[in-house]
Amino acid sequence: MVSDNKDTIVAQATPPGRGGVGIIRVSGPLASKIAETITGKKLKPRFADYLAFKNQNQEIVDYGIAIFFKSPHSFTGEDVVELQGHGGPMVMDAIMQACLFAGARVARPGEFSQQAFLNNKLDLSQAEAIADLINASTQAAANSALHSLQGEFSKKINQLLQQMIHLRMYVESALDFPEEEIDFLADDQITQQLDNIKNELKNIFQTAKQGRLLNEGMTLLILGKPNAGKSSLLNALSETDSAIVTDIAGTTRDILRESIQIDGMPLHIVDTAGLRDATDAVEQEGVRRALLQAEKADHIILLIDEQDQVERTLQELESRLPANNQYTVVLNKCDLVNKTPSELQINNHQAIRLSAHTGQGLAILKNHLKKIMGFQEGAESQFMARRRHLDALQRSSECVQRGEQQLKVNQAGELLAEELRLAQESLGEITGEFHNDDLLGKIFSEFCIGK
Ligand SMILES: Nc1nc2c(ncn2[C@@H]2O[C@H](COP(=O)(O)OP(=O)(O)OP(=O)(O)O)[C@@H](O)[C@H]2O)c(=O)[nH]1
Ligand SMILES: [Mg+2]
Repeated sequence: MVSDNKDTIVAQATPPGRGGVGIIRVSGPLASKIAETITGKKLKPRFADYLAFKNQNQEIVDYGIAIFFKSPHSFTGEDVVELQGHGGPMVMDAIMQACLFAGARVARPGEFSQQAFLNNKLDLSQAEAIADLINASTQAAANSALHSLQGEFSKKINQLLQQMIHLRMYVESALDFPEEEIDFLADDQITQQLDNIKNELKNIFQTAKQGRLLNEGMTLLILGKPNAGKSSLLNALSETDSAIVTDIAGTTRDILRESIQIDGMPLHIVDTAGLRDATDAVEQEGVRRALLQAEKADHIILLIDEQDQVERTLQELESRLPANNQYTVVLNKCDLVNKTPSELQINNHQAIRLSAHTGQGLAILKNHLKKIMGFQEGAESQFMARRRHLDALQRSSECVQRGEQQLKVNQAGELLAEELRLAQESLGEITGEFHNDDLLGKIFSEFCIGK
């Protein structure tokens, strides 16, 4: 796949604002011609020339360095020119204008990376790793993104794809000789290879999960009745006083968010309106929004005031939750009932007793959260991952499992081959081997301009 893009695009590669140096990057068939128009010199590839940059009226707008990267030896795989001028907004704007006048058009967000992908310079997960590296806010996240950029994630995916293709071909070639009675089940080769594929999918999923955790962080939603201490817990965990806390039931109505880190694990905490059958329209809306958040959360804390009837309150809260939500019960205000912070069981569900007010037991909760999120302290993931990757791995894994069932239950080799083909397609979405334009548009539009 080689891009047939005929446009020449231009954007500022350095962040907007003032700096020592600002870089305008041009990519496409006209790049070297545009550089010649602006600098008055035909550039030699990979040579840094110090030159005057002129606009369309032949006025000098800046002095700087111009470098020409000849196709295919450039980031995008096309002809690329970098004009490195002084990093001021007026200077950058003047050089941009000169490029536009000479025939370039303004690049869309992520378009340079998209070109690199279309010209096989990077695969999709590597292109995403660039954005993740730029956006990384912890060292561990940056290291993981770098591993992905170096192709470690893609390598694992490609190895697994090869295994799938191999097994598929093996099954399909056996199907080509229908006159021979084939006993797929008795064939050790097939079961052995299927087991290997399943194990490898599981391993990659685990690593990717840690990668996604470092990259995006998990969302933790706090739900409970009014006055249970939800806002107090948000404040305690985030060590801020961003949420208003009062003893008036129904204080919080809006959704409040704080992002924190627990030993390097990024976590987005969401505080909500207390759940009750409110009569006030504003509060009703708050309750509606709170429950809506449950659909998006990775995990939920059901917060209960220990002075309330705990079991009954828990049942009531559970009945309001959408199905399939993962939750932890937290009993708050242990200081008021004179109990020590601890882990315990309520209605066969894991629970933690603490006090958001005094901070006792918060450490138990934090450890618990690390455990359920699958976070390993100090361990950086081998690669960066996004939810999209986890979804693709999940779908691929489901296909393999269905294929195995077809084999075991129905002895249907052709259905196994078909499921393997689908598994392969899902996996290929990660590196972009299989993609559609919608997916590309969505991924690259989230990049910053000039990348
Ligand atoms: N003693 C004690 N008081 C607490 C504790 N947690 C919260 N409170 C008090 O309980 C009251 C309600 O706390 P909030 O954090 O506002 O409760 P909420 O669940 O956010 O309430 P709504 O926003 O109304 O739904 C406040 O007076 C808090 O000071 C605790 O652990 N111990
Ligand atoms: Mg509140």
